[in-house]
Amino acid sequence: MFDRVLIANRGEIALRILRACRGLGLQTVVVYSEADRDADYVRQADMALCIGRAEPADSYMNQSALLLAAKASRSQAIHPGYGFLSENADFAERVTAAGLVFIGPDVACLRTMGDKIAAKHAMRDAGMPCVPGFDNALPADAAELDAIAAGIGYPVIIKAAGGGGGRGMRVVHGGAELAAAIELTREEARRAFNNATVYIEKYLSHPRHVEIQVLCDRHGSALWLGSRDCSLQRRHQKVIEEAPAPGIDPGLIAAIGRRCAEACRQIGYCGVGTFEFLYQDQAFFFIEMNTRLQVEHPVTEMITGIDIVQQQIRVARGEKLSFTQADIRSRGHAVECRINAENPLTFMPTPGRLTHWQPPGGMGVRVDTHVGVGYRVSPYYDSMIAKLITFGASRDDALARMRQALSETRVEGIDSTVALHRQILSEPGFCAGGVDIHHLERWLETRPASPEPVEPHRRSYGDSGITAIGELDGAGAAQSAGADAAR
Ligand code: MV4
Repeated sequence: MFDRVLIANRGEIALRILRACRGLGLQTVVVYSEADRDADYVRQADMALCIGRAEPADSYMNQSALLLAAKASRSQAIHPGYGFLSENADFAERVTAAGLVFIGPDVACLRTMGDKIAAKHAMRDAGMPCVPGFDNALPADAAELDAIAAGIGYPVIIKAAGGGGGRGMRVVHGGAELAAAIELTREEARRAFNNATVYIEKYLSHPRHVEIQVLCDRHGSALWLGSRDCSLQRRHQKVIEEAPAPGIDPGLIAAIGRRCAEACRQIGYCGVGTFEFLYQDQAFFFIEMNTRLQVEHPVTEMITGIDIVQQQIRVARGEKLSFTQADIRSRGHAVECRINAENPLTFMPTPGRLTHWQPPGGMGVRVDTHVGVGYRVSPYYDSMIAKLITFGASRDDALARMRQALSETRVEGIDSTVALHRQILSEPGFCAGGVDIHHLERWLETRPASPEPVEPHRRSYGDSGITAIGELDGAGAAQSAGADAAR
C-alpha cells in the first residue's frame, strides 16, 4: 500500500498521472528539470523537487536523482509515465530494492518484453500468432543464414533484439544483400542498445499497426480493453490514433483480445500493457509488447469509460480489479491527434514561447495538455504539446468533431502540426479508414503544398479588422445582424 506517489516524468503525462492520483486521494510529488521549473503542473503537485539540468540524462533519466527525490519526499511509489525510464528493468529493480513500488509490471516481465526474441518466445508459448521467422539469435555461418532466409522467403526483415519501436531494423529483398544487412544491423544494434543480437522475420509489405490494451491485477485477473489503430505514423512517430481499429471483424478482434488476456495470465503480467500487432490480409501477427502506459491511452478510455491510469495505480497498490471482462463494453469511436511544436511541412521542432493558445471544447472533445499562453516549449524534450481527442457514436461522428475541434484550435508563437491534422482530416484515404502503415508517408510525398488550408469557420476580410464567423453570404450576414439588433 502507498499513499504518496512520485511522478518521474514531465509534460502532459505528468499532469495526467497527477490527476489520476488526485482522483484516488493520493498525495503527489512532482520532480522537474531546470527547463520545467515554471510549468503549471509543477505548482499543482503537493510537493515539487528539482532533480537537475534540462538534459534528460541529468534529470528525468537520472536514476539516482529520482531515488534520492523519492527518499527525500517520503514517496512510497514511483510512476514512470512513458518514455524515459518507464520500461527500464534495472531502474524498476532499484526502485523495488529501495522498498518502493514501481508502478508497472514486475522486473521479470520488463526484462522478457525488453528482449524482443524472448518476448516472441513467451508469446508463441502462449499461443499468440507471431510473424513467421526464425525466433532465435542468428548463427554466424553464411550458408546457414542463407538457408534460414530462403526458408522464410524474401523479403525478410532483420531486427535488433534490444530494439523496438522501429529502431534497429533493415529490410532485405534478396540473398545477395543478406550478409551485409545482418552485419550492418548488428553493428548499429551494438552501438545503440549495447546488444548485437539480431533476429529475422518475414517482411510484411502493407500491414496496419493494431494494438490491444490490457489491464491486469495481482490476483489473476487479466482484461483486454479493446483495440487501437496507430497506422498513421511518420518515421515511427504516431500522428493520429483511434479506437477501435476500424473495419476489422469484431469477432476477430475479440479472439485476439482474449488471447492477449490469456497470455498475461500465463506470464503473470501485472499492470497496464499493450500488445502490438501487424494486421494484414485479415490476420494478426504479434510483434512486441509495450510494458508501459502509452501516449494514446485516452482513445481507449473514451470508448470503454475506464480511467486507465487510475486502474493502473489501483492494481499497483495491490487492489483487485472491481470489474470483469463482461462489464467492459466498447461504445462509439475515439480519435486522437498529437499536436506537436513542429513545422507542419518539414516536421522540424520549433521550440519557443506560446503567445496565443485557444484549445477547442464542446461535447465529445478532450484536450490532454500541460501548456497554456506563455508556455515555453523546450528544445530538450519531445515536441508534443497537446493531445486532441474526440469521441462520437460512430467513426464519422468522431472525425466530424475532430474537424470542428481543429478549426477552433489556435496555436501562435510557435509552429504546430494543427495545420497538418486539418489536411489529414480532409484526405479521402484516411477518412475512409483502415489505411496501412505507409499511407501517411506516401500521402506526404504528393499532398498539396498549401501549409494552411482555409479554416472552415473563420474568415478575415482584408485589413478591415472585421471577422465574419460562419459561411454567411451578404443576405445571411444582414439577416444575422438584424437578428442580433432585435435581441
Ligand atoms: C515489421 C514490419 C513489417 N514486417 N515487421 C516498426 C516498428 C516496430 N514495432 C516493428 N516495425 C515493423 N515491423 C515485419 N515482419 C513493418 C514495421 C514497420 C512499422 C510497424 C508499425 C508501425 C509503423 C511501421 C513503420 C514502418 C515499418
